[in-house]
Amino acid sequence: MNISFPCATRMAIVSALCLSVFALRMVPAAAHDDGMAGMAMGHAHADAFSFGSPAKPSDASRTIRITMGDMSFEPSSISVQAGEVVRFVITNTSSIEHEFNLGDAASEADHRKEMLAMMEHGHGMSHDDPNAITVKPGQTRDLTWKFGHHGTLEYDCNIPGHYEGGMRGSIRVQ
Ligand SMILES: [Cu+2]
Repeated sequence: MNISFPCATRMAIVSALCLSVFALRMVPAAAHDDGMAGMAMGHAHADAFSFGSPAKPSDASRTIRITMGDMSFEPSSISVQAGEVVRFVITNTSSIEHEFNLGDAASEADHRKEMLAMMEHGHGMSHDDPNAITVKPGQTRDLTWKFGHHGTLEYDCNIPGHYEGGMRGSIRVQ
């Protein structure tokens, strides 16, 4: 309302200018709304993780190679030291896309619900989060993580049906 009053009292050219200012004001507002809606529908993760934090590959003290099979991770269990920075190098040897998602039992269960909802709404499920990567058939990707002090963590594929089909791994943090 504060910009419509001066517009009405001035010449047409000034009104046009006011309109364009109004349009400029609307664009960021609309983009912002879309962004928020997208976050609500997709992955609205907090920046902090209770089970560690993302790290740079150059800070890793060890590399662990993991192979994704048709419905499996090899190896399916690993041990790490509390506070250790590990670079995971993950190769997908199967013919379908898989996910490597690090977390605790609760975060993994939440993520499976999200993935199911994304599938039901017709969204693609390829995405990268700080604690997760999607690996296409034949692809090798890496993810580096600094572990905290949690006792037991997991690396799961939360594409609907895959965890249930056996795509789960366990991490003992000791
Ligand atoms: Cu999978």
